[in-house]
Amino acid sequence: MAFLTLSDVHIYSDHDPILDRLIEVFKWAHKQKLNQLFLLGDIFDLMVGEHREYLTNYQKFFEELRVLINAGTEVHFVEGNHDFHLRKIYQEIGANYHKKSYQLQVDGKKFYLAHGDEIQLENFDYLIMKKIINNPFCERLAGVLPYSPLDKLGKNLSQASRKRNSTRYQEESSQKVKELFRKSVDAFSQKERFDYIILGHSHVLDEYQSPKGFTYFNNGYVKMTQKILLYQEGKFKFTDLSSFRE
Ligand SMILES: [Mn+2]
Repeated sequence: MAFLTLSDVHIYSDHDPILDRLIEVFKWAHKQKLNQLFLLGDIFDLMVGEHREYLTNYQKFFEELRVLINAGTEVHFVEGNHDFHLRKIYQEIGANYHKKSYQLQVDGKKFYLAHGDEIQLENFDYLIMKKIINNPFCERLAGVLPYSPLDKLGKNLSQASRKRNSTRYQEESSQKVKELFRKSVDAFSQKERFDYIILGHSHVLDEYQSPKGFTYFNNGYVKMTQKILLYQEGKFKFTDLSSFRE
């Protein structure tokens, strides 16, 4: 059993250099006949609503995923807070789509995979906002809003968020975020027992053996860490992006 988890890639346009790195990962997965690939949200910096333009603007991304799926790799997409209401788009290429999380049982272990925004503690206002965004009316609205202003808004927002990301979550603050997420997964684990909890969202890469008896991984921020999480032969390893090149 082998799988990869990816989140928080924050692809901001079809010219984003990270897009080519990702395609290399998909090709590697294809060659390796990887069992499963988990896309745990915020793969794109802004992708909201079922606009077919996304399929053409990011054709290489979706086509490579489709090839991978057709070759037998199971692909699961879990919504992030930057890319959501995309069920039709992912289902069209044959991927599985999940709004909140995915649970997996392999090698005698139980895995919980999600974006992480819903597990994060001290996030009350955000969760209220998310409830509003997720109501069926907003979902329909996102689908009927014209594409081009949405795309423009996305580009502006992502520019601002890139500026933030270059200073955010560094040193002191990243330590605080790390601790908050560890506390959050400890609290979450009280509800249901898992062997592994895998999240993104924090942008702080982490591996944590909880005293509560599970292991937590956070994917971190790929553009900064240049690492993605690979599970192979019963073990997890943060693996350099460069090692997925053919
Ligand atoms: Mn996020």
